[in-house]
Amino acid sequence: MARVFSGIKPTGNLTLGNYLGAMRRWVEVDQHQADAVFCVVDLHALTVEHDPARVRRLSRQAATLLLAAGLDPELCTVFVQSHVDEHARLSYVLECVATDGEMRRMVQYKEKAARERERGGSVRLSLLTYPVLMAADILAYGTDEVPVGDDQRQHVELTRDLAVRFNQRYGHTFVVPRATHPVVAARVMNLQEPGSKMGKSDDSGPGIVYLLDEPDVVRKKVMRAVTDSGQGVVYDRAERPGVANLLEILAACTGGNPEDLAAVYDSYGALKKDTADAVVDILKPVQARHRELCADPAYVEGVLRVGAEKARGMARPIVDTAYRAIGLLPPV
Ligand code: AQP
Repeated sequence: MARVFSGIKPTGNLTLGNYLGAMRRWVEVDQHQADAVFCVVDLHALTVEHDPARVRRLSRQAATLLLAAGLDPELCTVFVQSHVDEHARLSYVLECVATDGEMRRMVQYKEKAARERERGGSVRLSLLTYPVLMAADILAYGTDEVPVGDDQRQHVELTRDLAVRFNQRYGHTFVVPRATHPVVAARVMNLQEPGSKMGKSDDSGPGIVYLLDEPDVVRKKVMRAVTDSGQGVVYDRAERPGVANLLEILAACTGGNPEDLAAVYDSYGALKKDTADAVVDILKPVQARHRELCADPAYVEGVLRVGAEKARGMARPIVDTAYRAIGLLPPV
């Protein structure tokens, strides 16, 4: 059975992009067909200006939402990254095979560093080395497949490069993983700025549908989505990105195909109304289960405790092998 690893960063409230681009596939496919490991990657949330209490709250909320979305601890492993020391241990060793040039070429680093500077802040060193920690997250578990949205493609490529380089220099240690992407909704765009990804740490509230938004808030956001000035409902990502985004969201929620759906509508209003309804419907059971789980925090904590133990058991032998291979003396 293939080992699958993926994670979610507690940098903001989880969005429809996180759900359609990643979580839904973890729930519907990966946990059933693979030996799947899912992680709230809280260490990654410290790479930009952060508030400790907020990170703690969002980490708990992300873990609860993963379970609410349908991850089943009987079928897969769910845990919090900082509860398993192997991630940080392996990250340092991988920093010793990565180069600073590689890090500076990462698109997400360039974008986020620019954003930090615009806000007048300084850029944390951990933002630069973030992709190495992500590589450690993946390689520590002997991962075969990493199901992620399109935005993470470059980081998984880097992970592959580091694994191959390490194996060539120090002997075969790591499985070389590959990224897998959803067919529809690999990249859900911001409803107000359809040229940008719907990201949870963006400031543009009205353009982002959060998983815990009330139905009337979801409807308002979708009905106010920016569309294009062209005539008719046409699926064209390059020329008509706003409408294409709505068609992709509707297709992802209803199991349809954006091109076919475009032919069904002759007005933006009808498309928006059906898209809003489809999003409300898909979020309803997740929100209901989230409310139940919030009333039972001991259950969530128990899942995370057992998950961390299982994760340690998987990661420790691989990280120990990497330590020996690179030349570190075993503890006496
Ligand atoms: N808009 C999106 N469309 C499709 N997939 C998406 N993902 C995130 N946004 C979209 C996928 O969700 C998974 C978890 O993402 P993450 O939390 O680790 O970090 P991210 O990709 O950096 O997501 P955000 O929401 O944009 O966070 P911030 O704003 O903090 O950077 C990943 O598989 C991701 O591809």
